[in-house]
Formats: sequence, C-alpha cells, structure tokens
Amino acid sequence: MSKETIHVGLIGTGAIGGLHADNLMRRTLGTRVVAVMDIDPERANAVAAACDGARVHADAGDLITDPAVDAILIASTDRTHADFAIACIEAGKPALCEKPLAMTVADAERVLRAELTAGRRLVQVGFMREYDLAHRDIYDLLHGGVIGAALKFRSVHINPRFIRELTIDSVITNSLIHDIHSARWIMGEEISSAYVQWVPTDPASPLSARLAEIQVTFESGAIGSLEYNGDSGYGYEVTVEVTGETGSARTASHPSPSLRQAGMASRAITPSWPERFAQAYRDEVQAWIDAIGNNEASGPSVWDGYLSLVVAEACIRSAEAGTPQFANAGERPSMYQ
Ligand code: ISE
Repeated sequence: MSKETIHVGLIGTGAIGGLHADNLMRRTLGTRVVAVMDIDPERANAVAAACDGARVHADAGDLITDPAVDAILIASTDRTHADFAIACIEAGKPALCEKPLAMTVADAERVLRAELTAGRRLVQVGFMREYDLAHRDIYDLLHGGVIGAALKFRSVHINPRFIRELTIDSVITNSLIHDIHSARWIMGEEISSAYVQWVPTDPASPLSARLAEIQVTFESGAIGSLEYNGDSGYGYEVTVEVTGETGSARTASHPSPSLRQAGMASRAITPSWPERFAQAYRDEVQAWIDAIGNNEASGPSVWDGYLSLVVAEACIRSAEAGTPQFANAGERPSMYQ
C-alpha cells in the first residue's frame, strides 16, 4: 500500500488501545487514527477526540469495512480477537492484533485457515517483547553464537498487583502467553512439553493463581522455566536468561540508573507494563506501519499466535491433569517459513 499516510481504525480504546492510539498519533511516522470503536461509547469518544476527531463506529465490522480505514489495530477484549482478525483478513486489510490471537487453539486455527485461504500474511500479533532492546540483546547473543548452543531458557514475569482475580487458565492465556512466545522466538525452536504448577491467590479458590511456573522442554532437549508473579506488591519486572554451552545471557531487568544515597544503593522499578515496554510498543507500531507501506508483513505472525495457543492449551491441560503435557507444533505452512 504505497500511501503517504496509513489510516488506522482502532477497535478497543481501553488501556492498551489508548496507548496505541497515542503512539500512532504522536510518535509514529506515516499514520494517523481515523476511526475508533469501543463497547463503551464514552471511552470511544474520548479517544476519538484525542485523535483529531476520528470517526466513532458503534460496530467493529463497520469500522473494518470503512473505506477510509486502511489498517486495523485490534485492542478489544481477548475473546473478540479471533473474530475481528478474521474479519480484517476477509476485508483484505492488514491488522495488528493484540495478544492473545485467540482464547483457544480452535479459534486460532480459524484465523490461520482464513489467512492461508487469503494466501498472504495480513495479521501481526502484538508480542511487543520482540521489539524490546533487552530481549533483542539476548536473541542476538544466542543467535550470534556468543554463548554456544542454548541449554536452558528462563523468564520471570512479575506483575505489580491485579485488581481482578485471575484463574490459572487466564494467567496462561493473558500473561504467560508473552513468555511462551519469548521462549519460542529467542530459542528459535518449538516447545515440546509443559508442566504447570501454581500457588492460588486464595486457598478457598484453588484455580486462582498468584504465582505460577511452567517447566518446559524444547525440541532440541533444552529445558526452560517460565515464572509468573501476579501480585508482587512492589512493581513490574520482566527478566529473561538463556544458558548456553559457553556462557549465559540475562537481560538487565532494571533499565533505570542505580542511585546511591544515605548509605543505600537503589534502583527504581517500573510500576507496570506500559512504562517497562514504552519504547517496545512504539517500535512495534512503527515497524507495522512501515511494513504496510512497503506491502510487506512483519513481526510475530498468525502462526506464532497459533503456536502460542497450542503451548498454552498444553499448559491448561497440565494444570488440570497435574502432569506434563505434550504440545504438537505440526507442520509450519510455507507462507510462514
Ligand atoms: C497484560 O495484558 C500485558 O500484555 C502485559 O504485557 C503483561 O505483563 C501482563 O501480565 C498482561 O496482563
């Protein structure tokens, strides 16, 4: 699409939708938001006003097919992502779909089939950690051969405090889905099995999850652990470490400077994900817009979104069974090589 300015329609104007709108309007070259939709009209109107009077649609389908809209950013509630992604594919319009791509493998397969039928990649999935410099450093060290073959992957994902109580299933599909993708992306190979353990937020609600850990094995025989804390009470941190044959690489999880004062050494810890990944979100949407302008696909694909759900469902089965469960990646279609 060789256009000066890519006109984006935004579905979902909550926390992440509002952040994307602000980035698209104020920090991204070659684009503007021309239409928004949200089930909360007040929220939609407020974001539309902040987007120089973008059109407000009451229906997502109308926004997707609006001739003034070139591309769609899907930031609505998780359970709506698959249907909206399919609608964008059927409209022949590129989309950036926030994670997760779907809530189930079956729904992710519907998106995959729609894109394979379309014969071209149209949907990028919002695994923004691929644009985080700390994560890219780990990727570059491993794939540059600096630490030898990878033997172990470890991620630690710490949320400050969740108001809404999350079950182990929703922690897996909403939060740990990031770590599942990071593990596949950085290790460059598929996860073959997963074993889930967790600590309930409330012993009276055994499916509630305050802490969780997924132990994984990779196709090469490497191992991994994906650790989650949903209620740290102190801040937000994401750390990744890869141990290789000749060394290990760990992200500097505190990008802030070290402060020494009054006999103490301290570092500020980001309060939550918008602050920790502020630059990654900007780079993610700039890469998406640039790719659209060059008629290319970029970033995490529908195949990545589908495989993250394949692993997530193996995790959910493991949580139910209390045993390790296999994740079968299947044959990668040539369109995603
Ligand atoms: C949230 O939806 C995000 O995507 C954040 O990146 C993640 O850290 C958080 O756990 C999720 O709830």
